[in-house]
Amino acid sequence: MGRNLTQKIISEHLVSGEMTPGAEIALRIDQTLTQDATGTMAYLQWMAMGLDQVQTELSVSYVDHNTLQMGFQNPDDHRFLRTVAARYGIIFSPPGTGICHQLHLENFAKPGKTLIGSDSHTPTAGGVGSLAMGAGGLSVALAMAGEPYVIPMPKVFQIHLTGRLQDWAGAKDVILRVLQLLSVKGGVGAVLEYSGPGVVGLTVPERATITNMGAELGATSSVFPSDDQTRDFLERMGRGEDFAPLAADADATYDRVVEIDLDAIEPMAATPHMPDLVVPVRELDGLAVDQVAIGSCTNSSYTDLKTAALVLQDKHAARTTDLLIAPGSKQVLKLLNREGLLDALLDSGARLLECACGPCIGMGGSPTSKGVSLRTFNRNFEGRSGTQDGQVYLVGPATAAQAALHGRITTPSTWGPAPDKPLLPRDVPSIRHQFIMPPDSADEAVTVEILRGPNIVPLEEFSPLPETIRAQVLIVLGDNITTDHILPGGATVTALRSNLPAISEYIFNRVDPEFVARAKQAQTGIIVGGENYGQGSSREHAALGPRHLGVRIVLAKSFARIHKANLINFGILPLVFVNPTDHDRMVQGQDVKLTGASLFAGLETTLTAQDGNGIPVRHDLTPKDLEIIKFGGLLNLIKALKK
Ligand code: MIC
Ligand code: SF4
Repeated sequence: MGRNLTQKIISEHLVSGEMTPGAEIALRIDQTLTQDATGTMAYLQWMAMGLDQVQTELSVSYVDHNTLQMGFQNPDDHRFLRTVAARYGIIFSPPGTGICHQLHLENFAKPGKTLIGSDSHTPTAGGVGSLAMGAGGLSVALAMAGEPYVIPMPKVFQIHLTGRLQDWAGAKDVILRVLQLLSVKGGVGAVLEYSGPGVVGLTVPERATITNMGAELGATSSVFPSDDQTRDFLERMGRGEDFAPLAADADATYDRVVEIDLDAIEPMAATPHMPDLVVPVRELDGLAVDQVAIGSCTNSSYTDLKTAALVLQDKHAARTTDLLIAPGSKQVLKLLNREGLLDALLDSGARLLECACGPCIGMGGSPTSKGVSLRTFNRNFEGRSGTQDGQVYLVGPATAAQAALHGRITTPSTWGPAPDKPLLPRDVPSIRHQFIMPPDSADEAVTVEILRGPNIVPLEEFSPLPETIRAQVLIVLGDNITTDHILPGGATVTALRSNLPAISEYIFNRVDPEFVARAKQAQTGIIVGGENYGQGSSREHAALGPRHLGVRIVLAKSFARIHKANLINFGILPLVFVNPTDHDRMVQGQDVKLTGASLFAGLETTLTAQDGNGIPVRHDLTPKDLEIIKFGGLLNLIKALKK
């Protein structure tokens, strides 16, 4: 029987396990990436394991999230990351070079390779046919140590593309359509594999926009075949030798098939406050727009920015609309400059931001109170922009630029003829000399001194699982709680990523400012969630913070993949309701009890509520996961095994 592309890459990298959906598999990892906001914790964990040089083919440490350097915290973190990289054999990308996923695509991603990154949008590299997955920092640290990455074998959904994008429709509109069809939890447990005759017409930057936002569906990864478009892209990037053809067999089978006719795609927008609340742009005709932000790892490529520049050329943005542009990399910026497009953008009134995540993670660029902000980004969770009542819409660069021009959303049929699809020029300038390469020899590397600042707090030792957990229900939440709800982004909070006690003070702070005080009072707590708990970011702090505050159990209707793995890694039990309606029986302040023994006896057990009534709960933890929980976290287990 023929194999799909995902199965081919997985079987090439399979260390152990059965390739049956849901079964645990261990994969050899070729490449890793980290970014500053998750990287400090990942490398602290790496160092706690007492390891020496990285064992991967390639590991890169990017600084792109918090580049504001307000106070000593961030510059100290960046210096720590630079010295760690040199010490352990990791390539370092200094602040301002660009966004990790854009840079990785341009410089390092290769067809057929496995990549894990401590950032949920790592699947961007699926645009060149890598099997790329987001993971917690500890999982990335283990992969750097040469350990396989353990995940449930994903299902594979075929997203079958026919036709060709028409007029103003772009790649962002395709993925917004997929989100509209499948929802923010529609990809959980699956790889979205793109195929069909529509694939050939999509360039690598377009493909990368699509694979990037597979994260918003909760997918394990998203992947395109490696074909002539891939060869062309890699050649333009000056690395034609990295090309390898890759495709599914003609008789490959899939767990689900989703048909998308590219001819029928029109400009789309995700409306506040979820990426799957998608409508055609024409339905928003007339909506006044206070801010337009173009950039983020989804739409910050040269071709995206050229699309915007062609709309704005020789015109000026509406004076009531603040227009911000953050190129995805210095390469993009240099190209815009060389092709005369930077002038078009600057003359239109656009504000040029650093090549970094910027407003996407609330590092400046917050909208006005109740302000409507159109962003080419991937997430519009409530409050993520830094303005709690900001109304964020997710759109493609053409829609964003048109709105900037008019100060409001207009119907695409009034935009006139669309320009030819922008393509990457032939002789793209390399920025590879901007990366700091680690010393060639390990002898030299060991002499590198690792520099820490006072904000880099040593890791906390967590206690093992008690025989009986007596815990208080600290909060009862609804569906689709994101890691941004659990731990907000933004400059103030993100500056504390290497300081667990300090950052824990912000857990659930935008949802319930009393949460932290309540958790401290209770000492041992349980969080109750709905469906898809922990969707969004891979930030470990959304598990570490609650653990620091005494949370031992999260009981939900279902979990997002990366967050669930993070909970386990830090010794928090992810349990699900046997009867989802029992969620309504949970009350804040209620005490519950669970015995460890009952947990280890089987998959189903009972949580005893204060009134003596039982709440049947379930877990799908492997024996290894249970072992981690028992030891109070993966680092404890690793240390115990070393003894
Ligand atoms: C995000 O987009 O939410 C982030 C910031 O890139 C996160 C990582 C983080 O919180 O550091 C992600 O997507 O994993
Ligand atoms: Fe950065 Fe935003 Fe991409 Fe996250 S989603 S990596 S914050 S640009």
